[in-house]
Amino acid sequence: TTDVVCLGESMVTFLPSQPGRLADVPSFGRGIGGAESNVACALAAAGHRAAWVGRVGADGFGDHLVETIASYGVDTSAVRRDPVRPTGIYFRTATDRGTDTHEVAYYRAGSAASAMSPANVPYEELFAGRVLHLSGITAALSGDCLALLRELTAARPGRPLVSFDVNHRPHLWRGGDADASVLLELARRCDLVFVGEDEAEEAWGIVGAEAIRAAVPEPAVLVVKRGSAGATVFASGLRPGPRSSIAGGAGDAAGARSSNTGGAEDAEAASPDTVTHVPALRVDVVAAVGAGDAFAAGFLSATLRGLPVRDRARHGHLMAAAVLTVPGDLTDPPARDHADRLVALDDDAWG
Ligand code: KDG
Repeated sequence: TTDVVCLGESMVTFLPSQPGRLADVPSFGRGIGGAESNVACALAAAGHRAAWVGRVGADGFGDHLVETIASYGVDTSAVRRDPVRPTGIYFRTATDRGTDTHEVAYYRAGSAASAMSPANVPYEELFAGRVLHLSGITAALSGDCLALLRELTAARPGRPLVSFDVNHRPHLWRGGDADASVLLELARRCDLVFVGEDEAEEAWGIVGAEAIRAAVPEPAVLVVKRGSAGATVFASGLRPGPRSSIAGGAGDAAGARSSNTGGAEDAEAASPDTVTHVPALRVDVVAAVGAGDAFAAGFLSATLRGLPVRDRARHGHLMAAAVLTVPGDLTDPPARDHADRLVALDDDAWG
């Protein structure tokens, strides 16, 4: 069986040949982007069975995306091709110091992926893994895409563990019918949630990890990412809410549930959170894009392996550190035994 199925829009990405304003960049190098396929690629590179489900155009960029994502070892067999709408693309610029991205220009309105809807996705494949990984980017693409996320996060018997990265992209919410408050509603329907402290403030006006947990109490595991300060992980046993209708087996991947109750059916009451602060590695950042996806992949990988909460976050930080130090969204993660040795270093090494 598949470990993780990731659904979302992937795009061909154009990285600038030199720093400067978008208006001045003379040429771009081609790469690929897409938060959820980044997670799938990193998971596959880390030795897991990962699938990516998306929709691309019947065009050369669609071919390139599918071929490149498949080259990481990701199963792309359920990707759909739209006969009319194009594959989305986007351009990035870099600051003079090359340390951050300062402009993103998306060409994705009306893209093939924005036409994903509850009526045209392959449910059997989406629900075939131990984990279904989604992100808030999809919610911003179109009304149909938002309806799809609502459908996929609805409580249903036998639902795989649903992982959700809030991924607030302010550009994408301009001028739409919905606003970023729907990301809060979606997060509350999932089992494992990743959110940046900065994006919770920006999208919801909620400040601080404890306040975020109070607003998103249902997921068994909530990871609040605090940039270079690290991550705070809230993990509980069963809590009331949609999750309690999820069948037991998927809980193994969440870890928190199975260790407390032995299965989702066993307990009705919420158990208290354990709260774990896990410092990040300090690195010289080349480009932050993709780091959140790498963190999610590392955390999911360690979750699938049943590792303790601290080590899940450390694996997330390690994968993020690798991506932070390259210009693109993706890089080869450290080999598993190497990563395990780094994660096992004592607290001094981890700041
Ligand atoms: O997380 C990285 C993504 O932001 C990037 O690959 C592009 O998917 C993307 C988006 O919508 O911003």
